[in-house]
Amino acid sequence: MKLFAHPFSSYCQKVLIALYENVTPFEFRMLAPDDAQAAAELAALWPLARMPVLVDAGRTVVEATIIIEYLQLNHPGPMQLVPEDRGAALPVRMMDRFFDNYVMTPMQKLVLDSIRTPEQRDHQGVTEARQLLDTSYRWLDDTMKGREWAAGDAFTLADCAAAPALFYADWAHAIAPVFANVDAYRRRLLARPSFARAVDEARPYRGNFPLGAPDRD
Ligand SMILES: N[C@@H](CCC(=O)N[C@@H](CS)C(=O)NCC(=O)O)C(=O)O
Repeated sequence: MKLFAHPFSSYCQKVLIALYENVTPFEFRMLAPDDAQAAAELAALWPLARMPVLVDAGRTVVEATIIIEYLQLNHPGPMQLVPEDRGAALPVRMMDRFFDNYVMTPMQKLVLDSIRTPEQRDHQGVTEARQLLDTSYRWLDDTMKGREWAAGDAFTLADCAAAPALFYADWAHAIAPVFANVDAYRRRLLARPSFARAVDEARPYRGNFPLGAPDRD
C-alpha cells in the first residue's frame, strides 16, 4: 500500500493519523514540490492532483475521509475510527464534514491568499474566511464543553480531521484566548501520539508556512 503525500500537508496528516493509530504498514511516496516525476505519478493517478492519494492492490483511493473509511474496511486495526453502527457513525461523519468544510477550507483560503501577489489578493474572500473561522470556533467551543473528543468519548475519524485543521487554523487565525474549549481540545490533539508523530515529521517544513510558523507547538 502506497500513500502519495507530503508530511506538511494538512489533509495528508489527517490520513497519517489514521495509519499511525492502527499501526498500518504502508509506503510513503513523497510529493516534494520540486519532484516532477512524483508530480507526474500523482497526476496520472488523480488528474485533480490533490494529495493524499492511496494506492492499494491496483486501486486508487482519493479524498482523505474516504481513504480513512477505506482503511477501516480493508485494513482494520484495533482502533475503530468510524463506528460500525450507521446511526452512531453519523455524528462522527458530521464532525468530519464540519472540520473539512468550515475549518480546513477557510484556513486554506488564508494560507493560499497570503502567497498571492498583492494585486491578486482577495480581500473580501479573506474577510469572509476569517468570519467563518470565528463562527466555527464559537460553535465548536460550545460543542466541546465537557467533551473529550470531537464526537464524544472515543477518538475517531472526526479527530483525524480536527487535528491538522485546528493546528494550522490557529496559526492563521488565533483560537486562544477567546475559545478556551477549542484551545484545550487542540492541546489534547497535539498530545495524542499519532498526531504528535505527524507534527514532528513535518517540523523540517515549517519554513514553508507562508504566514510564518510560530515557535510554539
Ligand atoms: N478534499 C481533499 C482536499 C485535499 C487537498 O486540498 N490537498 C492539498 C494539500 S493539503 C493539495 O493537494 N494541494 C495542492 C493543490 O491544491 O494543488 C481531501 O479531502 O483529500
